[in-house]
Amino acid sequence: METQVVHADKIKCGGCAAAIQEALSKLPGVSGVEVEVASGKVTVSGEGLDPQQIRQALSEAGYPPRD
Ligand SMILES: [Cu+2]
Repeated sequence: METQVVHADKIKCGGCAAAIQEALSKLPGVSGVEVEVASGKVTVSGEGLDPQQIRQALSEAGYPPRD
């Protein structure tokens, strides 16, 4: 199991967290997505994760990564 951590602005509530979880859990290799609303921290776990793909999916969902 590996993890990728990304921070995104604009995460304001549980609805944002749910949208992010839905968008990222569709990506290949992803088995878990944790979102901390207060800090904007998104932790993706799984196997063979593609950081670029994760960042792009976040952007497309409306939450561009800030780091
Ligand atoms: Cu929200």
